[in-house]
Amino acid sequence: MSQYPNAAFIKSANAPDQFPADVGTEVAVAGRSNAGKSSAINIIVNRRQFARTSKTPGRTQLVNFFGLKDGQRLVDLPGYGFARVTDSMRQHWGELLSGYFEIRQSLSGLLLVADMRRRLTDYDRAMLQFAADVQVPVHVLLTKADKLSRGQVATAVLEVQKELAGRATVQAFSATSRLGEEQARQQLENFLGLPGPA
Ligand SMILES: Nc1nc2c(ncn2[C@@H]2O[C@H](COP(=O)(O)OP(=O)(O)O)[C@@H](O)[C@H]2O)c(=O)[nH]1
Ligand SMILES: [Mg+2]
Repeated sequence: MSQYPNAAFIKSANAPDQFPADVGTEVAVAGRSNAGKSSAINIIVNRRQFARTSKTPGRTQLVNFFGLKDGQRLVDLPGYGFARVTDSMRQHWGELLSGYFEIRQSLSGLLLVADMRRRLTDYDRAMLQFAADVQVPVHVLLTKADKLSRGQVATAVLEVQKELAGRATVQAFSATSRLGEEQARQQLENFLGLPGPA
């Protein structure tokens, strides 16, 4: 059963003035397009097709807000990194993302989803910087672990931990095998229990 039986979509926003009221706490989930962000959200919330998975990378360029419990939200941030994107789309994306991090007082943590076969990308480094700028803690889900051997998974985790050098925590995850499900949910709960930045 879902730990969040009352979880529900709130709204999609294309600009900060469309964000819902900045009260309570929220955890943002970021990830390069096609990294496996929607799949990870569905596993953590334990609801099939809660956040829609897409075969068409780059379709979801909006900030999607979901209510988990009273005063607690999960925010699906727009992905990035697909080939066919115009300069104006890229600029809009950057402004929407940086605006989100700057404005949101209720933001208490970031879950960063990355395909472990690619390690971290420049997208991920940009997200880490946005979070660091507003002193929001980050937990990295290295996903698609089912695509690699156990040894390769351990190597990927170590390499990313080394790059991060303590700036974020890291775990292996798979939406397919559900590896790391409990740890990811625990981290979400930890973040939701923290106050937003002062
Ligand atoms: N093998 C495997 N495939 C995954 C995993 N997570 C996501 N995918 C697949 O990767 C593609 C992109 O996933 P999606 O969750 O929509 O990525 P998003 O763009 O980051 O939201 C889809 O075809 C998913 O089925 C995983 O843990 N293992
Ligand atoms: Mg998605």
